[in-house]
Amino acid sequence: MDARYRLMGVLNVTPDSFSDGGRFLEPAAAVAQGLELAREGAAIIDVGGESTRPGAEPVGEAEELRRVVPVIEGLRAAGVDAQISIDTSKAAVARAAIDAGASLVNDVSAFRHDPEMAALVAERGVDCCLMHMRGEPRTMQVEPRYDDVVGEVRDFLSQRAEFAIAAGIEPARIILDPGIGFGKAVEHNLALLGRIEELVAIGFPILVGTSRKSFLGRITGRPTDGRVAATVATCVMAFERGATHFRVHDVAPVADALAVAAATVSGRWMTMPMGSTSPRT
Ligand code: PMM
Repeated sequence: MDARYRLMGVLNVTPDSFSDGGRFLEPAAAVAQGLELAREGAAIIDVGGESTRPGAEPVGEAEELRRVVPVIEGLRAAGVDAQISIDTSKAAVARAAIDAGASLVNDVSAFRHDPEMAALVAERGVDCCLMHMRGEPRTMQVEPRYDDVVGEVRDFLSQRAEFAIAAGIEPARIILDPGIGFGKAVEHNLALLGRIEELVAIGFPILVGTSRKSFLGRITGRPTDGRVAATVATCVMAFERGATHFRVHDVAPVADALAVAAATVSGRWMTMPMGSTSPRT
């Protein structure tokens, strides 16, 4: 894996996520999938127990804990060669996940949902990803409007980073994310992807989560499992504009694409022995 970018493999332990819901509800199946994502090149495995797809209903804390903790414990017990991230907005879930071995809190509410979250991340010294979202998942896709989407997202992310630092989180532990698909129409997602360098200028690593999302379906006419090539295109373009973290379901094709993109941009590459990567690539 190239040090110029990090892939975050998506591991949703939910019955209703938009593209992989219900596939990894059994802890053993989820752990096997997490190990496979790491083998394919994910530097981070993002374990989530609450779907944030448009229209999704919130999940109770006890249920979210029941879904994610055994999977994180299982990944650790199996010696997974990746950082474990917990995709949650609840401090109690993040706390249990950190106790089980997670060291990154991926909070799609950017610490706005739970007043204890920022202090927890500061106190435990873990990494965090702070994402822009307009509204909440249940209602966010109802006619999203912006005057200047890139400027508004940039200002929001700068403010959330300042909030995190004021709460005692080290700047080096902060990743920012424009929240592709979270309260955004197709043109908003495209503007954010096309002008990522304006978010990079805030001064933190930028994560993008375009994987299989509906705007790619709107452009290509393909269902969720037919959006791999479209996902790859967004990751390559975002990388070229300075994004460093990519949250994806299909790790192997994105890993190949970014290896070639990074080699092309820099003129430097690592020669891989033929046949040394996963057969699925
Ligand atoms: N997207 C989803 C869930 N969590 N977290 C971050 N940081 N960024 C995202 O874009 C993001 C996320 C929704 O996708 P999924 O249902 O496939 O997990």
